[in-house]
Order: sequence, then C-alpha cells, then structure tokens
Amino acid sequence: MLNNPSRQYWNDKGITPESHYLNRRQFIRQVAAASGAGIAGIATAQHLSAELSDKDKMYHIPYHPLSEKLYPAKRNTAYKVDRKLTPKDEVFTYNNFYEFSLDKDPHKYVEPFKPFPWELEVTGMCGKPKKWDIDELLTAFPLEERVYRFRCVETWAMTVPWTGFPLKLLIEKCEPDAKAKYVRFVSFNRPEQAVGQRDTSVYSWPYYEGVHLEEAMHPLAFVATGLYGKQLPKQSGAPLRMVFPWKYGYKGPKSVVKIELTDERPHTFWNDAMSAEYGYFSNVDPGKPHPRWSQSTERLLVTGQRVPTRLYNGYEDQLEGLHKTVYKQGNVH
Ligand SMILES: Nc1nc2c(c(=O)[nH]1)N[C@H]1C(S)=C(S)[C@@H](COP(=O)(O)O)O[C@H]1N2
Ligand SMILES: [Mo]
Repeated sequence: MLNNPSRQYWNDKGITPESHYLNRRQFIRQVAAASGAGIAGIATAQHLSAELSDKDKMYHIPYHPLSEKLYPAKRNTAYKVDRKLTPKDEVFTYNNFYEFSLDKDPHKYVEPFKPFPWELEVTGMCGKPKKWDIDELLTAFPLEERVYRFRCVETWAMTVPWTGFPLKLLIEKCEPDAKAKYVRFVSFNRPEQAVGQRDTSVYSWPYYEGVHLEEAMHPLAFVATGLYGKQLPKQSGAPLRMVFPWKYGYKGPKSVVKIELTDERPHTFWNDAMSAEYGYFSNVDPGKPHPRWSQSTERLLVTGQRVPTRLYNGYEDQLEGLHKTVYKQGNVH
C-alpha cells in the first residue's frame, strides 16, 4: 500500500482537482476493501464530500481520507486544565520545529513536507516489533481528545486540545522485554523536504529523544495525531508526535518515524547539543532556573500574561507512581 501511486491524491494542500474526484472515491473503496476491518466502513465515499477549507490549507493541515471520520474525537473530560484554550491561530503559527525554522515560524516552510504516506517503526527490545502504516495506526486505537498544558523550556506556554491515544497502548502491543528500560524516539530525516535539515548543519539530524519506559507507560504520555479537532498540522508534527505534558516541550518529538525499546539510556537531541541548558529528564520545575533565565513564571501565548510555573507543569498529583520509581533519587532535571 505504501507504494500505491494513487497516494498522489493525498496531496499537500488537500486540493483535489475535480477530474480526480471519482478516481479518488474508487481508490478509497479499494483501500477499505484491501485493509480489512480497521478501515472498512470508515473510509467510505460519504466522508469525502468536504474538502479542506481554505483556512485548513493555510494552516497546513494535510489532507487524509480518514480525517473526517476520525476528527473531532470525543473529549476525555478526565483531562482538563483550569485556564482557557490558547487560540488556534497562535498555536498553528507559533512553533518550534528546527527541521524547518529556528524562528517560531516553521509554518512558512512546511509546504514541501509530506506526512502521508508514513510509516512508524516500533522496534528494539520487544517480542513483537512492527512497522505500522499510518492508516493502520490511526485506526488501531480509539482516538480521544485531551486538553493539556504545554510548557516550552523557553517559558512560553499554552493550553491545547490534542487528539490521539495513550502511548502505553502502542508500547504494550510490541510486548517489551523484561530488560527494556527506556524508550527512544526518532523524528523523520528528509532534507529534501525540510529546509532546516539542509541548512542547519550545527544540529545533527534527525531529532531524537528518550524517556524511561515507566514514563512512556504513564497514562498522561500521549501520541498526538490531531489538534483542535483536526488532523495535526504539519508544523505541529504531522502525522504524529509525542506529548509528555509534565515535561518541557522538547521532550515531545514531532513527526516520529521510530520508537525503540532499549536497556541503555538514550541520548537526546538537546541534551547532546547543550547539556548545561537541557537535562535528560526535563520535568517542568519553577525552582530550577535555566542557566540563562528563570523558570519561575511562564508566558501564556497570545495574551503574554505571566503566570507562575507549576511543578511538573501542574501534573504533580498524577505522577505518584513515577515519584516512587524513576524520580525517587532526585532524577528530575
Ligand atoms: N522533531 C522535532 N520535534 C520537536 C522540536 C523540533 O525542533 N523538532 N521542537 C520541540 C520543542 S523545543 C517544542 S517547545 C515543541 C513545540 O511544539 P509546538 O510547536 O507544536 O508547540 O516541539 C518539540 N518537538
Ligand atoms: Mo521548546
């Protein structure tokens, strides 16, 4: 399926010329028929009626035939935040994604990036390694929406509704070995589609991250595939990115192609680049200043309002298990 030339219709902007419309409907039926229960009954023609709006295209929300069925997903009200959602215009246009830009404006450079088709390899110390086609992955676990706090190490912060599923579900599927202690993530490496990977030779691409297995199995650890009730925009890490809401934002790699179970603590992109500034655990802590700035307050996107930073980004109460295990020897920063 990966090499199916019909994928050309899943183009960048969601533009499908009229003349391709019928072909695409036929193609979708074939995909549905060929892929069995997961997709059959979902990608039917009726869901293809609406194209992406101009605004969706402006936001670089990639077209995918399953999106209309998958989004918006039902909100899981167990996960809510006591402050307002950040307006999506800001969330979609103020980003860190160094593969495209160093200047908070990766949305200006993501046009050539193709998040579909996509493959995610889950591998390493596990009984059932697997290469997931994105279509199968998107329908393998029930998607839900969760409102989370988000805190970048640079002090800007936002409140956003992610759509996705707990990382735990995906990891359980691969049946980790008893010896596996860590989970390593690798983002895509496509210099031909990502100008930052061509020009920014100071960084060693691809982006890579890692957490303890217990952290990855924590109920808060989330694989996001959507944002604001739609497929993730490219600049937000389409087609999937990790979210660890109690850690600084850089612990959540975007556009991930590989998840590896390992018994060695993974190196991480920012820790390797500047270990004095970016730790391995990177749990949000107002009491631990960054060498170049205080972490005691955070700046809410759009309003610019400064509010106190919360320990573990406000998730301390939910991390009880981790306090007793991974974090117990002061392994926090
Ligand atoms: N592959 C990749 N993932 C990444 C980054 C990046 O540059 N490349 N930046 C990180 C940082 S520093 C932050 S704060 C968040 C930003 O996510 P957002 O742009 O969706 O807010 O993505 C993280 N994940
Ligand atoms: Mo960040």
